[in-house]
Amino acid sequence: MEYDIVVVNGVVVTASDVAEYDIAIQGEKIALLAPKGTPLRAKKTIDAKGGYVMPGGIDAHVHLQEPPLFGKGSTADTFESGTRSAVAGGTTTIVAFAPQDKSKETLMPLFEETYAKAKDNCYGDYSFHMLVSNPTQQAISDLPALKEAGVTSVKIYMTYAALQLRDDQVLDVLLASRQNGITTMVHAENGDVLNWMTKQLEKRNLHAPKYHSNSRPQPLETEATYRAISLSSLVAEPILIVHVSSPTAAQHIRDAQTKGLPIYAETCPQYLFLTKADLDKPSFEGAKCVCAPPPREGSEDHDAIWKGLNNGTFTILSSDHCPFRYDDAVTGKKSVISPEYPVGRFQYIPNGIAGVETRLSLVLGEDRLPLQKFVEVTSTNVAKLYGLYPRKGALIPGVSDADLVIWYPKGGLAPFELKNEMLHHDVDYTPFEGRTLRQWPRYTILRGQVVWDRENGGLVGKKGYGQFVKRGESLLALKAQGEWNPEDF
Ligand code: DUC
Ligand code: ZN
Repeated sequence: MEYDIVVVNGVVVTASDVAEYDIAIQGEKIALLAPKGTPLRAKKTIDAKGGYVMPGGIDAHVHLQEPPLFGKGSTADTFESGTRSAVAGGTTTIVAFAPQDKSKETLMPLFEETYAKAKDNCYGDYSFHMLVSNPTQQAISDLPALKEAGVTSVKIYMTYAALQLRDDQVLDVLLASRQNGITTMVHAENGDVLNWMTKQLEKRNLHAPKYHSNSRPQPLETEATYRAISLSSLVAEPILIVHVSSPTAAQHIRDAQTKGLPIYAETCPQYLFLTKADLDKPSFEGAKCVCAPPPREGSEDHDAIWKGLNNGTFTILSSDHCPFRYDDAVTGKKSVISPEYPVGRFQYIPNGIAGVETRLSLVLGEDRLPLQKFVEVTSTNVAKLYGLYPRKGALIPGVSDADLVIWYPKGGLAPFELKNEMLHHDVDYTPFEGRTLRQWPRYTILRGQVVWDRENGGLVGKKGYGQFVKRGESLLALKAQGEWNPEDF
């Protein structure tokens, strides 16, 4: 038998194992796992040279080609540039958002529009979460058709004028999701309190980027997190709290999980690496790190988030890639600067930072997670949570797509400084500029094709190779179902 590709001499890491073995790929699938050195014939041999070989990264929190929703600007990356950046950073599948305009009453046409934007334009595989801002009966009645089409998750917001739902609307969505086997993601910050805080700061003429952080202190996130958990428990809907930044919010999540509630949580590199001080850089530079929730105070907060990743409080680690250009006065961060407001107005700065390409390298290089845990939170759990497993996030012969990221061996790459010019997004900065990196993907393989080869051409994949991936029901969230009786309230 001649395989299409064999990957030899690697240290293979999955969510459960670390071992030296060779991997054979046939067509788009993993074909065989064999002890290292097993004679295997193949058209192409990739020598992993002692590097880690892992299932391709899956990033389930990516904003691409979105209109202004989070302040003034619109996102810089298209499906093309966002997925290009993803594969260069070892992420083979992304799940992006299809945001519903509040004036719209349906969801299905939105799915079709978003699908049309992505189709034939992506370097990596992709799916969508429906972002529900107007949960009308009609919108809710679209859920079964969406599920049939392979979209099995929705996201809701407890803040942002363009998106915020009232608590009764949150319950409408949670109940409908519960009834349809859909997983709900929740952005948990108290929008009403945030608006009040913003007014207080504005009254005192405090407009600079650093006040974005003052307008969204930890209690806003903590309260909304607890409220989201409480509301979801009324209808036993499994929820995933996105981009958790606050240790106190994480503690509520941990407590709920300990009680056996189906509460899942996500965090992001910005809550491991950035701090409030990054928003206080000279001139307007702090705007480069404005995202929501904001980066927290310092290393104690970071340590608590690392701990939550290690102890399982956080199910997944995503990027929340929501890129805005810095030096762009129309759609970027600088759109909020005017002669009247030379330091801008923090409340209108587009909230979000780029990170789809740097997510894996930043976190792996820190060496603060066991290797299996790293794969679990960046790939396998993401696949399980969002209905992609075992096609994605695993290396099961005949079943899993041949999606791999091949790294350098531990200590194999001399530490280097991250620079924006190395990246493949369409953004003029990275909030992680100057960080020391110790790892970068050597190869990324998507469904049996090498799409990133760092030492021979870099990006070698083709636009349009990425495919829409139909998702099933959440494996993690499903275990909670069946324990809810509609007559219970
Ligand atoms: N937070 C961000 O930083 N960007 C996008 C949306 C969000 O909630
Ligand atoms: Zn969010």
